[in-house]
Amino acid sequence: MTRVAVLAGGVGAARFLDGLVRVVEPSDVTAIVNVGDDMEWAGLHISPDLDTVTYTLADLVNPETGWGLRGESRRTLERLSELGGPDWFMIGDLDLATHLYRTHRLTQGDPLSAVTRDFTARIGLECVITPVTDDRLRTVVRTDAGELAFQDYFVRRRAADSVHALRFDGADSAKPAPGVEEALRSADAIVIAPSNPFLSIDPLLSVPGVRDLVTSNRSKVAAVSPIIGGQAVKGPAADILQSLGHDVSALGVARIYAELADIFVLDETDAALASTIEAETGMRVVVMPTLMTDVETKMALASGTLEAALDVA
Ligand code: FO1
Repeated sequence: MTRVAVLAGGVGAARFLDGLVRVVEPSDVTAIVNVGDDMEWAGLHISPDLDTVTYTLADLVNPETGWGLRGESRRTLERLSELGGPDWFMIGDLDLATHLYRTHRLTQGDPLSAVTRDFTARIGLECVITPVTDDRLRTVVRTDAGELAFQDYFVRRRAADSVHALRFDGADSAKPAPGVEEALRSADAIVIAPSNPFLSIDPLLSVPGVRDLVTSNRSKVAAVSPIIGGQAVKGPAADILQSLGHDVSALGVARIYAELADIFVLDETDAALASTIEAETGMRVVVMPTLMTDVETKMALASGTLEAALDVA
Protein backbone atom coordinates (compact mmCIF):
# COMPACT_ATOMS: atom_id res chain seq x y z
CA MET A 1 0.00 0.00 0.00
CA THR A 2 1.42 3.34 -1.09
CA ARG A 3 -0.56 6.33 0.05
CA VAL A 4 -0.20 9.41 -2.13
CA ALA A 5 -1.51 12.91 -1.52
CA VAL A 6 -1.54 15.24 -4.51
CA LEU A 7 -1.82 19.03 -4.36
CA ALA A 8 -3.93 19.66 -7.42
CA GLY A 9 -5.20 22.46 -9.63
CA GLY A 10 -7.10 21.89 -12.88
CA VAL A 11 -6.13 20.28 -16.17
CA GLY A 12 -2.42 19.46 -15.54
CA ALA A 13 -3.19 17.93 -12.15
CA ALA A 14 -6.14 15.99 -13.53
CA ARG A 15 -3.96 14.40 -16.21
CA PHE A 16 -1.28 13.54 -13.65
CA LEU A 17 -3.89 11.95 -11.36
CA ASP A 18 -5.28 9.98 -14.29
CA GLY A 19 -1.85 8.37 -14.62
CA LEU A 20 -1.41 7.96 -10.88
CA VAL A 21 -4.63 6.00 -10.28
CA ARG A 22 -3.42 3.52 -12.90
CA VAL A 23 -0.11 2.85 -11.13
CA VAL A 24 -1.27 2.70 -7.47
CA GLU A 25 -4.51 1.63 -5.83
CA PRO A 26 -6.96 4.47 -6.56
CA SER A 27 -8.29 4.25 -3.00
CA ASP A 28 -4.78 5.14 -1.73
CA VAL A 29 -4.82 8.44 -3.63
CA THR A 30 -6.09 11.71 -2.15
CA ALA A 31 -6.37 14.69 -4.47
CA ILE A 32 -6.40 17.92 -2.45
CA VAL A 33 -7.93 20.36 -4.87
CA ASN A 34 -7.81 24.14 -5.28
CA VAL A 35 -11.05 26.03 -4.73
CA GLY A 36 -9.66 29.54 -5.30
CA ASP A 37 -11.16 29.38 -8.82
CA ASP A 38 -14.68 28.73 -7.49
CA MET A 39 -17.39 31.23 -8.26
CA GLU A 40 -21.08 31.86 -8.14
CA TRP A 41 -22.59 31.82 -11.61
CA ALA A 42 -26.27 32.64 -12.05
CA GLY A 43 -26.78 31.66 -8.43
CA LEU A 44 -24.95 28.34 -8.76
CA HIS A 45 -21.73 27.31 -7.03
CA ILE A 46 -19.12 26.34 -9.64
CA SER A 47 -15.96 24.47 -8.56
CA PRO A 48 -14.02 24.22 -11.83
CA ASP A 49 -10.93 22.41 -10.52
CA LEU A 50 -12.92 19.83 -8.56
CA ASP A 51 -14.98 19.14 -11.67
CA THR A 52 -11.97 18.99 -14.00
CA VAL A 53 -10.30 16.41 -11.77
CA THR A 54 -13.52 14.43 -11.30
CA TYR A 55 -14.52 14.42 -14.97
CA THR A 56 -11.00 13.46 -16.06
CA LEU A 57 -10.75 10.52 -13.65
CA ALA A 58 -14.23 9.35 -14.63
CA ASP A 59 -13.23 9.54 -18.31
CA LEU A 60 -15.99 12.04 -18.95
CA VAL A 61 -13.90 15.11 -19.71
CA ASN A 62 -13.88 17.01 -22.98
CA PRO A 63 -10.44 16.04 -24.38
CA GLU A 64 -10.13 19.22 -26.45
CA THR A 65 -10.55 21.73 -23.65
CA GLY A 66 -9.43 19.53 -20.72
CA TRP A 67 -12.46 20.83 -18.73
CA GLY A 68 -16.21 20.35 -19.08
CA LEU A 69 -17.93 17.22 -20.30
CA ARG A 70 -17.30 15.39 -23.54
CA GLY A 71 -20.01 15.73 -26.19
CA GLU A 72 -21.72 18.65 -24.45
CA SER A 73 -24.50 20.81 -25.85
CA ARG A 74 -24.97 24.45 -24.84
CA ARG A 75 -28.71 25.01 -25.40
CA THR A 76 -29.31 26.36 -21.91
CA LEU A 77 -26.45 28.84 -22.26
CA GLU A 78 -27.76 29.95 -25.67
CA ARG A 79 -31.19 30.55 -24.20
CA LEU A 80 -29.67 32.35 -21.23
CA SER A 81 -27.78 34.57 -23.65
CA GLU A 82 -30.98 35.39 -25.56
CA LEU A 83 -32.52 36.41 -22.25
CA GLY A 84 -29.58 38.72 -21.53
CA GLY A 85 -28.17 36.51 -18.76
CA PRO A 86 -24.47 35.80 -18.06
CA ASP A 87 -23.07 33.98 -21.10
CA TRP A 88 -19.28 34.39 -20.96
CA PHE A 89 -18.65 31.28 -18.88
CA MET A 90 -19.30 28.17 -20.96
CA ILE A 91 -21.59 25.99 -18.90
CA GLY A 92 -22.76 22.94 -20.84
CA ASP A 93 -26.22 21.44 -20.48
CA LEU A 94 -25.07 18.31 -18.64
CA ASP A 95 -22.38 20.09 -16.66
CA LEU A 96 -25.23 22.25 -15.38
CA ALA A 97 -26.61 19.24 -13.51
CA THR A 98 -23.36 19.03 -11.52
CA HIS A 99 -23.72 22.66 -10.45
CA LEU A 100 -27.40 22.21 -9.61
CA TYR A 101 -26.59 19.12 -7.52
CA ARG A 102 -23.72 20.85 -5.71
CA THR A 103 -25.62 24.07 -5.06
CA HIS A 104 -28.69 22.19 -3.87
CA ARG A 105 -26.63 20.22 -1.35
CA LEU A 106 -24.69 23.30 -0.20
CA THR A 107 -27.97 25.16 0.27
CA GLN A 108 -29.15 22.31 2.49
CA GLY A 109 -26.08 22.90 4.66
CA ASP A 110 -23.81 20.10 3.51
CA PRO A 111 -20.10 20.98 3.30
CA LEU A 112 -18.40 21.01 -0.10
CA SER A 113 -16.16 18.07 0.88
CA ALA A 114 -19.19 15.85 1.67
CA VAL A 115 -20.94 16.90 -1.54
CA THR A 116 -17.78 16.11 -3.52
CA ARG A 117 -17.33 12.75 -1.80
CA ASP A 118 -20.91 11.71 -2.62
CA PHE A 119 -20.69 13.01 -6.17
CA THR A 120 -17.43 11.21 -6.94
CA ALA A 121 -18.66 7.97 -5.32
CA ARG A 122 -21.86 8.18 -7.34
CA ILE A 123 -19.95 8.28 -10.60
CA GLY A 124 -17.77 5.37 -9.54
CA LEU A 125 -14.46 6.91 -8.47
CA GLU A 126 -12.48 5.14 -5.76
CA CYS A 127 -9.87 7.78 -5.05
CA VAL A 128 -10.53 10.61 -2.61
CA ILE A 129 -11.12 13.98 -4.22
CA THR A 130 -11.48 16.76 -1.69
CA PRO A 131 -11.54 20.53 -1.73
CA VAL A 132 -8.64 21.87 0.33
CA THR A 133 -11.20 23.64 2.50
CA ASP A 134 -14.95 23.75 3.01
CA ASP A 135 -14.69 27.45 3.74
CA ARG A 136 -15.00 30.24 1.23
CA LEU A 137 -11.65 30.86 -0.49
CA ARG A 138 -11.40 33.05 -3.59
CA THR A 139 -8.38 33.99 -5.65
CA VAL A 140 -8.30 37.71 -6.42
CA VAL A 141 -5.92 38.91 -9.14
CA ARG A 142 -4.39 42.41 -9.07
CA THR A 143 -3.84 43.67 -12.63
CA ASP A 144 -3.50 46.98 -14.50
CA ALA A 145 -7.28 46.80 -14.83
CA GLY A 146 -7.65 46.64 -11.03
CA GLU A 147 -8.51 43.69 -8.81
CA LEU A 148 -10.36 40.96 -10.65
CA ALA A 149 -12.19 37.89 -9.40
CA PHE A 150 -10.33 34.83 -10.69
CA GLN A 151 -12.70 33.78 -13.48
CA ASP A 152 -13.09 37.41 -14.60
CA TYR A 153 -9.32 37.49 -15.07
CA PHE A 154 -9.02 33.97 -16.48
CA VAL A 155 -12.04 33.43 -18.71
CA ARG A 156 -13.84 36.73 -19.22
CA ARG A 157 -10.65 38.70 -19.93
CA ARG A 158 -8.73 35.65 -21.31
CA ALA A 159 -5.84 36.01 -18.84
CA ALA A 160 -4.64 38.93 -20.98
CA ASP A 161 -3.92 41.34 -18.09
CA SER A 162 -0.49 41.51 -16.55
CA VAL A 163 -0.64 40.08 -13.00
CA HIS A 164 0.96 42.23 -10.28
CA ALA A 165 -0.15 40.33 -7.19
CA LEU A 166 -2.54 37.66 -5.99
CA ARG A 167 -4.48 37.33 -2.81
CA PHE A 168 -6.64 34.54 -1.50
CA ASP A 169 -9.75 36.00 0.02
CA GLY A 170 -10.92 34.04 3.05
CA ALA A 171 -7.69 32.06 3.39
CA ASP A 172 -6.74 33.45 6.81
CA SER A 173 -9.81 32.03 8.50
CA ALA A 174 -10.18 28.90 6.33
CA LYS A 175 -9.72 25.48 7.90
CA PRO A 176 -8.48 22.41 6.02
CA ALA A 177 -11.39 20.20 4.96
CA PRO A 178 -11.86 16.96 6.96
CA GLY A 179 -9.16 14.47 6.01
CA VAL A 180 -6.80 16.93 4.33
CA GLU A 181 -4.30 17.17 7.19
CA GLU A 182 -4.45 13.43 7.82
CA ALA A 183 -3.87 12.68 4.12
CA LEU A 184 -0.74 14.86 4.13
CA ARG A 185 0.49 13.42 7.42
CA SER A 186 -0.02 9.77 6.52
CA ALA A 187 1.06 9.93 2.87
CA ASP A 188 4.08 7.92 1.79
CA ALA A 189 4.54 10.51 -0.93
CA ILE A 190 3.18 14.00 -1.53
CA VAL A 191 3.13 15.30 -5.09
CA ILE A 192 2.81 18.93 -6.14
CA ALA A 193 1.11 18.37 -9.49
CA PRO A 194 2.21 20.16 -12.67
CA SER A 195 -0.24 22.98 -11.98
CA ASN A 196 0.18 26.74 -11.97
CA PRO A 197 2.28 27.55 -8.85
CA PHE A 198 0.56 30.92 -8.33
CA LEU A 199 -3.04 30.24 -9.36
CA SER A 200 -3.42 26.62 -8.27
CA ILE A 201 -0.81 25.63 -5.68
CA ASP A 202 -0.49 28.90 -3.72
CA PRO A 203 -4.20 29.00 -2.79
CA LEU A 204 -3.89 25.46 -1.40
CA LEU A 205 -0.84 26.45 0.66
CA SER A 206 -2.59 29.57 1.90
CA VAL A 207 -5.01 27.51 4.00
CA PRO A 208 -3.54 27.63 7.52
CA GLY A 209 -1.73 24.41 8.37
CA VAL A 210 -1.29 23.10 4.83
CA ARG A 211 2.04 24.75 3.99
CA ASP A 212 3.50 23.65 7.36
CA LEU A 213 2.44 20.06 6.78
CA VAL A 214 4.06 20.06 3.35
CA THR A 215 7.33 21.63 4.52
CA SER A 216 7.55 19.37 7.57
CA ASN A 217 7.21 16.37 5.24
CA ARG A 218 9.59 17.81 2.64
CA SER A 219 11.63 14.59 2.37
CA LYS A 220 8.67 12.84 0.73
CA VAL A 221 7.48 15.72 -1.47
CA ALA A 222 8.01 15.76 -5.23
CA ALA A 223 7.06 18.76 -7.37
CA VAL A 224 6.50 18.38 -11.11
CA SER A 225 7.45 21.39 -13.22
CA PRO A 226 4.54 22.87 -15.16
CA ILE A 227 7.06 24.78 -17.29
CA ILE A 228 8.79 23.08 -20.21
CA GLY A 229 11.36 24.92 -22.29
CA GLY A 230 10.37 28.25 -20.72
CA GLN A 231 6.70 27.80 -21.61
CA ALA A 232 3.62 26.69 -19.73
CA VAL A 233 2.01 23.54 -21.09
CA LYS A 234 -1.34 25.32 -20.62
CA GLY A 235 -2.44 28.66 -19.22
CA PRO A 236 -0.67 31.81 -18.06
CA ALA A 237 2.04 30.39 -15.72
CA ALA A 238 4.93 31.72 -17.85
CA ASP A 239 3.37 35.20 -18.12
CA ILE A 240 2.85 35.32 -14.35
CA LEU A 241 6.40 34.14 -13.62
CA GLN A 242 7.57 37.06 -15.75
CA SER A 243 5.24 39.72 -14.37
CA LEU A 244 6.04 38.75 -10.77
CA GLY A 245 9.77 38.97 -11.45
CA HIS A 246 10.71 35.28 -11.48
CA ASP A 247 12.92 33.50 -13.96
CA VAL A 248 10.64 32.26 -16.77
CA SER A 249 11.89 28.71 -16.67
CA ALA A 250 11.72 25.51 -14.67
CA LEU A 251 14.50 27.05 -12.55
CA GLY A 252 12.12 29.86 -11.60
CA VAL A 253 9.54 27.29 -10.50
CA ALA A 254 12.16 25.23 -8.65
CA ARG A 255 13.17 28.28 -6.62
CA ILE A 256 9.53 28.78 -5.59
CA TYR A 257 9.21 25.14 -4.49
CA ALA A 258 12.64 24.82 -2.84
CA GLU A 259 11.40 24.89 0.75
CA LEU A 260 8.44 22.61 0.00
CA ALA A 261 9.87 19.75 -2.02
CA ASP A 262 12.88 17.46 -1.91
CA ILE A 263 12.43 16.22 -5.48
CA PHE A 264 11.94 18.36 -8.59
CA VAL A 265 10.73 16.61 -11.72
CA LEU A 266 12.11 18.33 -14.78
CA ASP A 267 11.29 17.73 -18.42
CA GLU A 268 14.01 16.28 -20.68
CA THR A 269 13.95 19.51 -22.70
CA ASP A 270 15.28 21.31 -19.62
CA ALA A 271 17.90 18.70 -18.64
CA ALA A 272 20.63 21.35 -18.88
CA LEU A 273 19.07 23.16 -15.88
CA ALA A 274 19.33 20.13 -13.58
CA SER A 275 22.73 20.85 -12.03
CA THR A 276 21.92 24.56 -11.41
CA ILE A 277 18.60 23.62 -9.78
CA GLU A 278 20.29 21.04 -7.55
CA ALA A 279 23.09 23.41 -6.56
CA GLU A 280 20.82 26.40 -5.93
CA THR A 281 17.83 24.79 -4.26
CA GLY A 282 19.16 21.62 -2.68
CA MET A 283 16.41 19.64 -4.37
CA ARG A 284 17.14 16.32 -6.05
CA VAL A 285 16.28 16.69 -9.73
CA VAL A 286 14.75 13.88 -11.74
CA VAL A 287 14.72 14.31 -15.50
CA MET A 288 11.99 12.56 -17.49
CA PRO A 289 9.38 13.31 -20.17
CA THR A 290 6.66 15.36 -18.46
CA LEU A 291 4.34 16.15 -21.37
CA MET A 292 1.19 14.07 -20.83
CA THR A 293 -0.24 13.33 -24.25
CA ASP A 294 -1.76 9.90 -23.68
CA VAL A 295 -2.37 7.28 -21.00
CA GLU A 296 1.15 5.83 -21.33
CA THR A 297 2.90 9.18 -20.81
CA LYS A 298 0.63 10.00 -17.85
CA MET A 299 1.41 6.65 -16.23
CA ALA A 300 5.14 6.97 -16.86
CA LEU A 301 5.24 10.44 -15.30
CA ALA A 302 3.20 9.30 -12.28
CA SER A 303 5.30 6.21 -11.62
CA GLY A 304 8.61 8.04 -12.18
CA THR A 305 7.58 10.84 -9.81
CA LEU A 306 6.39 8.39 -7.19
CA GLU A 307 9.52 6.28 -7.39
CA ALA A 308 11.65 9.38 -6.81
CA ALA A 309 9.52 10.56 -3.87
CA LEU A 310 9.60 7.13 -2.23
CA ASP A 311 13.34 6.81 -2.66
CA VAL A 312 14.25 8.87 0.41
CA ALA A 313 17.93 9.70 0.08
N1 FO1 B 1 -12.40 27.82 -19.16
C1 FO1 B 1 -12.43 28.69 -20.19
O1 FO1 B 1 -11.38 29.07 -20.71
N2 FO1 B 1 -13.64 29.19 -20.65
C2 FO1 B 1 -14.82 28.82 -20.13
O2 FO1 B 1 -15.87 29.30 -20.55
C3 FO1 B 1 -14.81 27.86 -19.06
C4 FO1 B 1 -15.97 27.36 -18.51
C5 FO1 B 1 -15.91 26.36 -17.53
C6 FO1 B 1 -17.06 25.79 -17.03
C7 FO1 B 1 -17.01 24.81 -16.06
C8 FO1 B 1 -15.77 24.36 -15.61
O3 FO1 B 1 -15.70 23.38 -14.69
C9 FO1 B 1 -14.60 24.90 -16.09
C10 FO1 B 1 -14.65 25.91 -17.06
N3 FO1 B 1 -13.50 26.48 -17.58
C11 FO1 B 1 -13.55 27.39 -18.60
C12 FO1 B 1 -12.19 26.10 -17.06
C13 FO1 B 1 -11.79 26.91 -15.83
O4 FO1 B 1 -12.09 28.26 -15.90
C14 FO1 B 1 -10.27 26.84 -15.64
O5 FO1 B 1 -9.69 25.79 -16.31
C15 FO1 B 1 -9.87 26.67 -14.23
O6 FO1 B 1 -10.55 27.44 -13.31
C16 FO1 B 1 -8.35 26.87 -14.09
O7 FO1 B 1 -7.84 25.71 -13.53
